[in-house]
Amino acid sequence: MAFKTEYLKEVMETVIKRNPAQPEFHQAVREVLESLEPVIIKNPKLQENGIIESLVEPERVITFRVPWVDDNGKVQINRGFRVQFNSAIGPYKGGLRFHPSVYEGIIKFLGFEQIFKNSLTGLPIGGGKGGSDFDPKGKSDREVMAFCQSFMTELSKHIGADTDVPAGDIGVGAREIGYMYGQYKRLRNEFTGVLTGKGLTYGGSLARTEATGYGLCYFTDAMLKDNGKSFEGATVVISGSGNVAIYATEKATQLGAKVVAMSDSNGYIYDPEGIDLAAVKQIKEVERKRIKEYLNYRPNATYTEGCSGIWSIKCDIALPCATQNEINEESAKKLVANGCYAVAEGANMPSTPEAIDVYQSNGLLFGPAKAANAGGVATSALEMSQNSMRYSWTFEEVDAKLKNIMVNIFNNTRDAAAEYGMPGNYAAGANIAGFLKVASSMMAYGVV
Ligand code: NDP
Ligand code: 2IT
Repeated sequence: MAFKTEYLKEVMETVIKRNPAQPEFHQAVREVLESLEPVIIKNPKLQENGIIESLVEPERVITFRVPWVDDNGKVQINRGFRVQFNSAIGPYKGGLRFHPSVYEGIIKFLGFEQIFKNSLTGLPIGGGKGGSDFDPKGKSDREVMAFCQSFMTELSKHIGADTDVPAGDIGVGAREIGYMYGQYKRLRNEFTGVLTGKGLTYGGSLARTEATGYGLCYFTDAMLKDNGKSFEGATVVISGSGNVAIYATEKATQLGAKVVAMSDSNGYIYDPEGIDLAAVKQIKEVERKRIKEYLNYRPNATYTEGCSGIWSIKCDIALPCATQNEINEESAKKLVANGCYAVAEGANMPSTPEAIDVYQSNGLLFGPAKAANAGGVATSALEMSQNSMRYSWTFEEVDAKLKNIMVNIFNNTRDAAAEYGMPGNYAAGANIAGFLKVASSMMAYGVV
């Protein structure tokens, strides 16, 4: 889709010129700007006040060296990042990703999307993201600890409970958060809610572990019901087998669906009887092994090398929960050909623009990441509230708040799409609804 206004065309050209060789960041910006076009045409003050130019430029990008010593006594050097993208509606908030593919363009795409997602939650959190090209896979606990301590030694200078509150993402779970929180506490001599996703014994929130996957299903459930469908009796394919995928599988199953496939970056398992989630949790959460091991628990299941084949499995609902651009045009066409009627994104930007075109031109219900996976960060914000109160809610209390937030996100997304003449286009609705609150705050501040 081309821009109609010269203004947005120029903003996009500047983004590409100013951020060369960062295709994921360009992709995320283009997707948002395209759907904001009707809002910008309707509100000329946005252009007069340079709101869009400000929005696409991070407030701060921090890059740093992370030295650590491996188990052979060898010095290793990684690169660390924190992109503090937008603090208009609250302290920067967003996860840390540890994966060898991490570079500035990935962190910027994630940080940019986080602005809108966090706004959609209705809670006071700005957008940020960070991480490193460190690969936790195959490392000993001591190596992971050494890396995390070194990473936090630098990061601690830039974050704070009222400034910037990181959390987990790919490759960063409870173990890594524990090592980083311990180091922060030691360096700063303060016990504050500076990270979320903490362990339950030291300030973590009940239901944060489950929140992204559960929230994805609460959002999807609201979207399905609004369109006369439901999870009950549906066949579901879920990619990934990490935090988001595991708890999406758990909740989809509780809501009456049958999840038949999961994956990791090596391949996918297909279990037509329905995934044995206890086995997946044992393999992934306890043993940190490959999804292939599933065949030891369920010999009748099949394992296939390669990730993209998972989208050729017949399903009613697809929940991509692994990584960016994991569904391309060809995979989207396979989903359509097999009768899939809904896609909701647990991962960030898992569908390419061409895949989204395929969903939309074939009438699939499409729940975009910024809305559908906002339950994780929303519950992180609930963790921040509990830390500030020095009090904890029960699992049931947090889960009820999460559900309420996800239903509100769906309603606001649907209503914004309809208001701007694109009924059913939840991707545009999410971008618009998230944008309006941030833009209004930025306008109130004047030029800052
Ligand atoms: P985990 O590290 O727990 O799991 C990631 C899963 O995705 C693993 O199964 C991993 O396989 C797979 N994966 C990662 N990279 C690739 C790749 N390049 N190709 C194929 N598969 C890959 O991360 P999460 O579950 O936390 O995150 C999954 C997605 O959800 C990410 O896009 C993340 O940004 C998003 N997300 C996470 C939230 C959270 O609260 N954790 C909140 C909102 C969104 P392998 O083990 O082989 O690497
Ligand atoms: O992409 C995301 O929203 C996350 N990884 C969760 C961020 C958070 O601060 O909980």
